[in-house]
Amino acid sequence: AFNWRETIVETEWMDNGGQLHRGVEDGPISLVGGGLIKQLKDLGWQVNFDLHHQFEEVNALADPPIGKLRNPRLVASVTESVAKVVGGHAKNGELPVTLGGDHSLAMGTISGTLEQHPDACVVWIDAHADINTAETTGSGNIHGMPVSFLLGIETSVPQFAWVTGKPLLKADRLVYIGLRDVDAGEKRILKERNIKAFSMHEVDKYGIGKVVKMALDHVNPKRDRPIHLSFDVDALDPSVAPSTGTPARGGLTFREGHYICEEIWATGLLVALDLMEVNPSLADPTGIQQTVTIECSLVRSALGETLL
Ligand code: HAR
Ligand code: MN
Ligand code: MN
Ligand code: MN
Repeated sequence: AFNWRETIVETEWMDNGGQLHRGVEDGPISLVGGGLIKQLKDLGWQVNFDLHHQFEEVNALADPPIGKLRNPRLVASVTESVAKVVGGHAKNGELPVTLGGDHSLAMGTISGTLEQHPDACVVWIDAHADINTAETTGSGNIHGMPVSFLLGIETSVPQFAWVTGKPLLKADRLVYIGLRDVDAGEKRILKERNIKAFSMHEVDKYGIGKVVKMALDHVNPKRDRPIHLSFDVDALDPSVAPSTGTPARGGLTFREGHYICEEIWATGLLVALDLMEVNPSLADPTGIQQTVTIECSLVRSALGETLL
């Protein structure tokens, strides 16, 4: 139903505010340098590449911490702008592909998707649950928190009222795959709210084929809801994709990552795609090259490339 041969490739180059490693803002351009645009055109997409959204005005803000939160004004204002950009493209019937940047950006992309597709569900691929609140966060890094804002669990930070004041994502419209580095406070939230999560334990136990089916059966039982796929590259094992800020051992293999993308595409329901946390300044040249290459092929798989 949503098979639009028109992709908008959004790249957000300056949003490194949700975490502390410099360089993650250069992730998008490395993917473009890796040939992503041409590869998508070769797949048959009409690609509308928006260059970098730089949001320069925000860069100049003084931004002391609010409570434990680092760079709160920067992140709040960039993500709000991203929501408008992504929501605008979705409204035009385009399929926005957002290349990060850190995962705090998903507050923007998912809000943008929900604006146009209120019944959308979210498949979140990550080593981390990114569901800390202002209270539970140990690091103060907002890329560990976007889900708690999106679900309306965290409402105490006025700068993020633009997210929490909107129709929110419902807990049963969210499913995780790949988790293995989840904080104690996050585990509590996942249990209390009954949020469906397939950790690497379940991937080992059932295999990726069954896990993806169970995940979709949960968020999309009739296969009629639009799907927003938010893919954090650190879901992959660091031996597969080393160029990222918070690697965690024991992750998805090359094929498991691609399989998820292929299956989501096969539903015909994909309406938005995020690829986050690529940091081309972390890892050696071979590792960087390897990460950029796999990122490009994950996007291709999510946008219709098949093996045969
Ligand atoms: N849970 C930790 C924190 O909140 C680490 C979060 C790391 N997040 C990402 N995104 N890389 O998934 O700080
Ligand atoms: Mn645009
Ligand atoms: Mn993440
Ligand atoms: Mn992560």
